[in-house]
Amino acid sequence: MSEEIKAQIRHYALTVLGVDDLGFGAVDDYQSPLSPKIDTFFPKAKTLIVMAFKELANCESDNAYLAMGGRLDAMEFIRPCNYKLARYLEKEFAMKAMSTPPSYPLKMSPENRYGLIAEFSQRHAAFAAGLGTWGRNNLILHPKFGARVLFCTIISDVPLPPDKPCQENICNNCNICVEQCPGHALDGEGKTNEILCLKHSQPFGIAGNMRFWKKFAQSDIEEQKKMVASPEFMSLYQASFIGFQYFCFNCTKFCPIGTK
Ligand code: B12
Ligand code: SF4
Ligand code: SF4
Repeated sequence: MSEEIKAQIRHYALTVLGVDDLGFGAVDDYQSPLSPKIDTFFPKAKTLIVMAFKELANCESDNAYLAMGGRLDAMEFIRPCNYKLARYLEKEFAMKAMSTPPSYPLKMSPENRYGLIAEFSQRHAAFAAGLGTWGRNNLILHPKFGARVLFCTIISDVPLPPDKPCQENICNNCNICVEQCPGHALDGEGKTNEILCLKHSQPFGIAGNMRFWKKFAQSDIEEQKKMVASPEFMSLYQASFIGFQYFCFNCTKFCPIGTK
Protein backbone atom coordinates (compact mmCIF):
# COMPACT_ATOMS: atom_id res chain seq x y z
CA MET A 1 0.00 0.00 0.00
CA SER A 2 2.82 2.42 0.91
CA GLU A 3 4.55 1.70 -2.40
CA GLU A 4 1.26 2.48 -4.18
CA ILE A 5 1.02 5.85 -2.35
CA LYS A 6 4.64 6.61 -3.27
CA ALA A 7 3.93 5.80 -6.92
CA GLN A 8 0.93 8.16 -6.94
CA ILE A 9 2.95 10.98 -5.34
CA ARG A 10 5.83 10.43 -7.77
CA HIS A 11 3.42 10.48 -10.72
CA TYR A 12 1.83 13.73 -9.54
CA ALA A 13 5.18 15.46 -8.97
CA LEU A 14 6.83 14.31 -12.19
CA THR A 15 3.98 14.46 -14.66
CA VAL A 16 1.54 17.04 -13.25
CA LEU A 17 3.99 19.49 -11.63
CA GLY A 18 6.94 18.89 -13.98
CA VAL A 19 9.50 18.18 -11.25
CA ASP A 20 12.62 16.40 -12.64
CA ASP A 21 13.08 13.73 -9.96
CA LEU A 22 11.63 12.82 -6.57
CA GLY A 23 13.07 10.90 -3.62
CA PHE A 24 11.63 9.63 -0.32
CA GLY A 25 13.78 9.75 2.80
CA ALA A 26 13.23 8.87 6.46
CA VAL A 27 13.41 11.78 8.91
CA ASP A 28 15.67 9.55 11.08
CA ASP A 29 18.21 9.41 8.21
CA TYR A 30 18.44 13.22 7.94
CA GLN A 31 21.86 13.90 9.45
CA SER A 32 22.56 17.64 9.27
CA PRO A 33 24.83 18.33 12.25
CA LEU A 34 24.41 22.12 12.20
CA SER A 35 20.70 22.58 11.44
CA PRO A 36 17.94 22.23 14.08
CA LYS A 37 16.49 18.74 14.60
CA ILE A 38 13.30 18.33 12.53
CA ASP A 39 11.14 17.46 15.59
CA THR A 40 11.87 20.94 17.03
CA PHE A 41 9.67 22.49 14.32
CA PHE A 42 7.57 19.47 13.21
CA PRO A 43 6.92 16.95 16.00
CA LYS A 44 6.00 13.47 14.68
CA ALA A 45 7.58 14.16 11.27
CA LYS A 46 8.36 10.86 9.53
CA THR A 47 9.08 11.32 5.83
CA LEU A 48 11.05 13.69 3.61
CA ILE A 49 9.71 14.03 0.07
CA VAL A 50 12.51 15.71 -1.85
CA MET A 51 12.02 17.28 -5.27
CA ALA A 52 14.93 17.74 -7.70
CA PHE A 53 14.92 20.57 -10.26
CA LYS A 54 17.38 20.60 -13.15
CA GLU A 55 19.19 23.89 -13.74
CA LEU A 56 18.75 25.52 -17.16
CA ALA A 57 21.71 25.89 -19.55
CA ASN A 58 21.84 29.52 -18.38
CA CYS A 59 24.34 28.49 -15.68
CA GLU A 60 26.91 27.86 -18.48
CA SER A 61 26.78 31.45 -19.70
CA ASP A 62 29.59 33.89 -19.01
CA ASN A 63 26.89 36.56 -18.91
CA ALA A 64 26.16 36.74 -15.18
CA TYR A 65 22.79 38.41 -15.70
CA LEU A 66 21.50 35.66 -18.02
CA ALA A 67 22.94 32.99 -15.74
CA MET A 68 21.16 34.47 -12.73
CA GLY A 69 17.98 34.94 -14.78
CA GLY A 70 17.89 31.16 -15.34
CA ARG A 71 18.43 30.53 -11.62
CA LEU A 72 15.54 32.86 -10.77
CA ASP A 73 13.29 30.95 -13.18
CA ALA A 74 14.10 27.73 -11.32
CA MET A 75 13.68 29.31 -7.87
CA GLU A 76 10.33 30.83 -8.83
CA PHE A 77 9.16 27.48 -10.22
CA ILE A 78 10.10 25.72 -6.97
CA ARG A 79 7.77 27.77 -4.73
CA PRO A 80 4.47 26.81 -6.45
CA CYS A 81 5.66 23.17 -6.65
CA ASN A 82 6.23 23.27 -2.89
CA TYR A 83 2.73 24.57 -2.21
CA LYS A 84 0.97 22.34 -4.74
CA LEU A 85 2.70 19.12 -3.60
CA ALA A 86 1.98 19.89 0.08
CA ARG A 87 -1.71 20.56 -0.67
CA TYR A 88 -1.93 17.37 -2.80
CA LEU A 89 -0.57 15.29 0.13
CA GLU A 90 -3.11 16.88 2.48
CA LYS A 91 -6.06 16.43 0.15
CA GLU A 92 -5.35 12.98 -1.32
CA PHE A 93 -3.80 11.19 1.66
CA ALA A 94 -4.86 13.30 4.69
CA MET A 95 -1.17 13.83 5.52
CA LYS A 96 0.12 16.74 7.52
CA ALA A 97 2.56 18.32 5.05
CA MET A 98 5.03 21.13 5.70
CA SER A 99 7.07 22.83 3.00
CA THR A 100 10.67 23.97 3.54
CA PRO A 101 12.34 27.03 1.95
CA PRO A 102 14.57 26.39 -1.08
CA SER A 103 16.72 29.34 -0.04
CA TYR A 104 15.45 32.20 2.13
CA PRO A 105 14.14 33.24 4.67
CA LEU A 106 17.20 32.58 6.81
CA LYS A 107 17.70 33.48 10.46
CA MET A 108 20.30 36.28 10.69
CA SER A 109 21.70 35.40 14.11
CA PRO A 110 25.28 34.71 15.27
CA GLU A 111 24.39 31.04 15.98
CA ASN A 112 23.19 30.69 12.35
CA ARG A 113 26.40 32.35 11.21
CA TYR A 114 24.28 35.31 10.03
CA GLY A 115 22.20 33.41 7.50
CA LEU A 116 24.73 30.73 6.48
CA ILE A 117 22.96 27.85 8.26
CA ALA A 118 19.37 27.25 7.19
CA GLU A 119 16.60 25.92 9.42
CA PHE A 120 16.49 22.92 7.07
CA SER A 121 19.36 21.61 4.94
CA GLN A 122 18.17 20.62 1.46
CA ARG A 123 21.45 18.86 0.64
CA HIS A 124 21.30 16.57 3.67
CA ALA A 125 17.64 15.82 2.82
CA ALA A 126 18.48 15.02 -0.83
CA PHE A 127 21.24 12.68 0.34
CA ALA A 128 18.85 10.93 2.77
CA ALA A 129 16.30 10.51 -0.05
CA GLY A 130 18.83 8.79 -2.35
CA LEU A 131 18.88 11.64 -4.88
CA GLY A 132 22.66 11.91 -5.03
CA THR A 133 25.98 11.90 -3.20
CA TRP A 134 28.32 14.65 -1.94
CA GLY A 135 30.76 16.05 -4.51
CA ARG A 136 34.18 17.59 -3.91
CA ASN A 137 32.37 20.91 -4.49
CA ASN A 138 30.22 20.15 -1.38
CA LEU A 139 27.12 20.04 -3.54
CA ILE A 140 24.93 16.97 -3.95
CA LEU A 141 25.59 15.44 -7.36
CA HIS A 142 22.56 13.80 -8.95
CA PRO A 143 23.29 10.66 -11.05
CA LYS A 144 21.71 12.26 -14.15
CA PHE A 145 21.97 16.05 -13.65
CA GLY A 146 25.33 16.17 -11.84
CA ALA A 147 25.79 19.45 -9.95
CA ARG A 148 23.18 21.23 -12.09
CA VAL A 149 20.31 20.57 -9.75
CA LEU A 150 18.40 22.30 -6.96
CA PHE A 151 16.40 20.59 -4.23
CA CYS A 152 13.33 21.31 -2.13
CA THR A 153 11.58 19.15 0.47
CA ILE A 154 8.10 18.56 1.82
CA ILE A 155 8.05 16.99 5.29
CA SER A 156 5.16 14.65 6.15
CA ASP A 157 3.90 12.93 9.30
CA VAL A 158 3.10 9.67 7.45
CA PRO A 159 5.83 7.01 7.37
CA LEU A 160 6.68 5.86 3.84
CA PRO A 161 9.53 3.47 2.94
CA PRO A 162 12.67 5.46 2.08
CA ASP A 163 14.28 5.13 -1.35
CA LYS A 164 17.61 3.33 -1.57
CA PRO A 165 20.69 5.51 -1.11
CA CYS A 166 22.87 6.01 -4.22
CA GLN A 167 25.25 3.05 -4.17
CA GLU A 168 28.31 4.66 -5.70
CA ASN A 169 30.10 7.93 -5.19
CA ILE A 170 29.10 10.08 -8.18
CA CYS A 171 32.02 12.54 -7.91
CA ASN A 172 35.04 11.38 -9.95
CA ASN A 173 37.50 13.54 -7.95
CA CYS A 174 38.72 15.34 -11.09
CA ASN A 175 39.27 18.49 -8.96
CA ILE A 176 37.98 20.79 -11.73
CA CYS A 177 35.56 22.54 -9.33
CA VAL A 178 38.43 23.31 -6.94
CA GLU A 179 40.63 24.69 -9.75
CA GLN A 180 37.81 26.76 -11.26
CA CYS A 181 36.66 28.39 -8.02
CA PRO A 182 37.73 32.05 -8.34
CA GLY A 183 37.72 32.55 -4.57
CA HIS A 184 39.63 29.38 -3.56
CA ALA A 185 36.57 28.64 -1.44
CA LEU A 186 36.86 24.88 -2.08
CA ASP A 187 40.56 24.43 -1.28
CA GLY A 188 39.84 22.72 2.05
CA GLU A 189 38.15 19.34 1.55
CA GLY A 190 34.63 18.76 2.94
CA LYS A 191 33.82 22.38 3.80
CA THR A 192 33.14 25.41 1.63
CA ASN A 193 34.75 28.60 2.88
CA GLU A 194 31.50 30.60 2.78
CA ILE A 195 33.12 34.00 3.19
CA LEU A 196 35.46 33.45 0.23
CA CYS A 197 32.54 32.11 -1.83
CA LEU A 198 30.31 35.05 -0.93
CA LYS A 199 33.00 37.60 -1.84
CA HIS A 200 33.13 36.25 -5.40
CA SER A 201 29.61 34.96 -5.92
CA GLN A 202 27.60 37.80 -4.31
CA PRO A 203 29.46 41.12 -4.69
CA PHE A 204 26.18 42.94 -4.03
CA GLY A 205 25.17 40.78 -1.07
CA ILE A 206 25.09 41.69 2.62
CA ALA A 207 28.84 42.40 2.92
CA GLY A 208 28.81 44.71 -0.13
CA ASN A 209 25.75 46.46 1.25
CA MET A 210 27.38 47.03 4.64
CA ARG A 211 30.57 48.33 3.02
CA PHE A 212 28.55 50.81 0.93
CA TRP A 213 26.58 52.21 3.88
CA LYS A 214 29.63 52.44 6.16
CA LYS A 215 31.40 54.49 3.48
CA PHE A 216 28.21 56.54 2.98
CA ALA A 217 28.04 57.36 6.70
CA GLN A 218 31.64 58.61 6.64
CA SER A 219 31.25 60.74 3.47
CA ASP A 220 30.35 64.41 3.08
CA ILE A 221 27.05 65.44 1.46
CA GLU A 222 28.48 65.91 -2.06
CA GLU A 223 30.10 62.47 -1.97
CA GLN A 224 26.85 60.96 -0.65
CA LYS A 225 24.91 62.45 -3.58
CA LYS A 226 27.40 60.85 -5.99
CA MET A 227 27.20 57.51 -4.17
CA VAL A 228 23.39 57.18 -4.44
CA ALA A 229 23.59 57.92 -8.18
CA SER A 230 26.34 55.32 -8.78
CA PRO A 231 26.05 51.96 -10.59
CA GLU A 232 27.17 50.33 -7.31
CA PHE A 233 24.11 51.68 -5.45
CA MET A 234 21.82 50.67 -8.32
CA SER A 235 23.28 47.14 -8.30
CA LEU A 236 22.79 46.89 -4.52
CA TYR A 237 19.21 48.12 -4.95
CA GLN A 238 18.53 45.50 -7.62
CA ALA A 239 20.09 42.69 -5.55
CA SER A 240 17.95 43.67 -2.56
CA PHE A 241 14.73 42.82 -4.37
CA ILE A 242 16.10 39.84 -6.35
CA GLY A 243 17.11 38.08 -3.12
CA PHE A 244 20.48 36.38 -3.58
CA GLN A 245 22.06 37.43 -6.87
CA TYR A 246 24.91 35.10 -7.86
CA PHE A 247 27.74 36.22 -10.15
CA CYS A 248 29.54 32.85 -10.05
CA PHE A 249 28.28 29.39 -11.03
CA ASN A 250 31.69 27.78 -11.62
CA CYS A 251 31.35 24.85 -9.20
CA THR A 252 28.09 23.98 -10.96
CA LYS A 253 28.93 24.71 -14.58
CA PHE A 254 32.42 23.13 -14.80
CA CYS A 255 31.51 19.86 -13.08
CA PRO A 256 31.52 17.28 -15.91
CA ILE A 257 29.03 14.88 -14.29
CA GLY A 258 25.78 14.63 -16.26
CA THR A 259 26.79 17.10 -18.96
CA LYS A 260 27.16 14.60 -21.84
C1 B12 B 1 23.38 29.41 3.03
C2 B12 B 1 23.55 28.78 1.68
C3 B12 B 1 24.68 29.11 0.94
C4 B12 B 1 25.84 29.90 1.55
C5 B12 B 1 26.65 28.97 2.45
C6 B12 B 1 26.92 27.60 1.85
C7 B12 B 1 27.23 26.51 2.86
N1 B12 B 1 28.45 26.27 3.15
O1 B12 B 1 26.35 25.83 3.38
C8 B12 B 1 26.58 30.40 0.28
C9 B12 B 1 26.07 31.78 -0.08
C10 B12 B 1 28.09 30.46 0.38
C11 B12 B 1 26.07 29.40 -0.77
C12 B12 B 1 26.70 29.17 -1.95
C13 B12 B 1 26.23 28.31 -2.92
N2 B12 B 1 25.03 27.67 -2.93
CO1 B12 B 1 23.83 27.64 -1.43
N3 B12 B 1 22.60 27.45 -0.06
C14 B12 B 1 22.58 27.89 1.16
C15 B12 B 1 21.34 27.36 1.88
C16 B12 B 1 20.27 28.45 1.89
C17 B12 B 1 21.60 26.85 3.28
C18 B12 B 1 22.83 25.94 3.42
C19 B12 B 1 23.09 25.52 4.83
O2 B12 B 1 22.22 25.43 5.66
N4 B12 B 1 24.37 25.26 5.14
C20 B12 B 1 24.81 24.87 6.48
C21 B12 B 1 25.00 23.38 6.62
C22 B12 B 1 23.93 22.53 5.98
O3 B12 B 1 26.17 23.02 5.95
P1 B12 B 1 27.20 22.13 6.72
O4 B12 B 1 26.51 21.16 7.63
O5 B12 B 1 28.27 23.02 7.27
O6 B12 B 1 27.78 21.30 5.51
C23 B12 B 1 28.82 21.83 4.74
C24 B12 B 1 30.04 20.98 4.79
O7 B12 B 1 30.24 20.43 6.07
C25 B12 B 1 29.84 19.97 3.72
N5 B12 B 1 29.28 18.67 4.15
C26 B12 B 1 28.30 18.40 5.03
N6 B12 B 1 28.10 17.10 5.13
C27 B12 B 1 28.97 16.53 4.27
C28 B12 B 1 29.18 15.19 3.97
C29 B12 B 1 30.18 14.86 3.03
C30 B12 B 1 30.41 13.43 2.72
C31 B12 B 1 30.95 15.89 2.39
C32 B12 B 1 31.99 15.57 1.37
C33 B12 B 1 30.71 17.24 2.70
C34 B12 B 1 29.74 17.52 3.65
O8 B12 B 1 28.94 20.54 2.81
C35 B12 B 1 28.42 21.75 3.30
C36 B12 B 1 29.00 22.90 2.47
O9 B12 B 1 30.07 23.56 3.04
C37 B12 B 1 20.93 26.14 0.95
C38 B12 B 1 19.42 25.84 0.92
C39 B12 B 1 19.04 24.98 2.08
N7 B12 B 1 18.09 25.41 2.87
O10 B12 B 1 19.63 23.94 2.30
C40 B12 B 1 21.49 26.58 -0.42
C41 B12 B 1 22.06 25.47 -1.31
C42 B12 B 1 22.98 24.60 -0.49
N8 B12 B 1 22.87 26.24 -2.25
C43 B12 B 1 22.90 25.75 -3.44
C44 B12 B 1 23.73 26.25 -4.48
C45 B12 B 1 23.44 25.74 -5.88
C46 B12 B 1 24.78 27.16 -4.20
C47 B12 B 1 25.84 27.73 -5.14
C48 B12 B 1 26.28 26.86 -6.30
C49 B12 B 1 25.39 29.13 -5.60
C50 B12 B 1 25.21 29.39 -7.07
N9 B12 B 1 26.01 30.19 -7.68
O11 B12 B 1 24.33 28.81 -7.65
C51 B12 B 1 27.01 27.99 -4.16
C52 B12 B 1 27.86 26.73 -3.95
C53 B12 B 1 28.88 26.83 -2.87
C54 B12 B 1 29.51 25.49 -2.56
N10 B12 B 1 30.15 24.86 -3.53
O12 B12 B 1 29.44 25.03 -1.42
C55 B12 B 1 21.97 24.53 -3.57
C56 B12 B 1 22.79 23.23 -3.67
C57 B12 B 1 22.17 22.19 -4.62
C58 B12 B 1 23.05 20.96 -4.73
N11 B12 B 1 23.06 20.39 -5.91
O13 B12 B 1 23.67 20.52 -3.79
C59 B12 B 1 21.09 24.65 -2.25
C60 B12 B 1 20.72 23.32 -1.59
C61 B12 B 1 19.81 25.43 -2.64
C62 B12 B 1 18.72 24.51 -3.22
N12 B12 B 1 17.48 24.68 -2.79
O14 B12 B 1 18.96 23.66 -4.05
N13 B12 B 1 24.93 28.79 -0.35
S1 SF4 C 1 29.87 29.64 -6.34
FE1 SF4 C 1 31.85 30.28 -7.29
S2 SF4 C 1 32.97 31.24 -5.58
FE2 SF4 C 1 31.34 30.00 -4.66
S3 SF4 C 1 32.27 27.98 -4.24
FE3 SF4 C 1 31.27 27.86 -6.27
S4 SF4 C 1 32.93 28.36 -7.69
FE4 SF4 C 1 33.61 29.07 -5.70
S1 SF4 D 1 34.11 18.89 -10.79
FE1 SF4 D 1 35.04 16.85 -10.50
S2 SF4 D 1 35.77 16.88 -8.36
FE2 SF4 D 1 34.31 18.58 -8.58
S3 SF4 D 1 32.36 17.72 -7.90
FE3 SF4 D 1 32.44 17.51 -10.15
S4 SF4 D 1 33.28 15.45 -10.49
FE4 SF4 D 1 33.71 15.98 -8.34
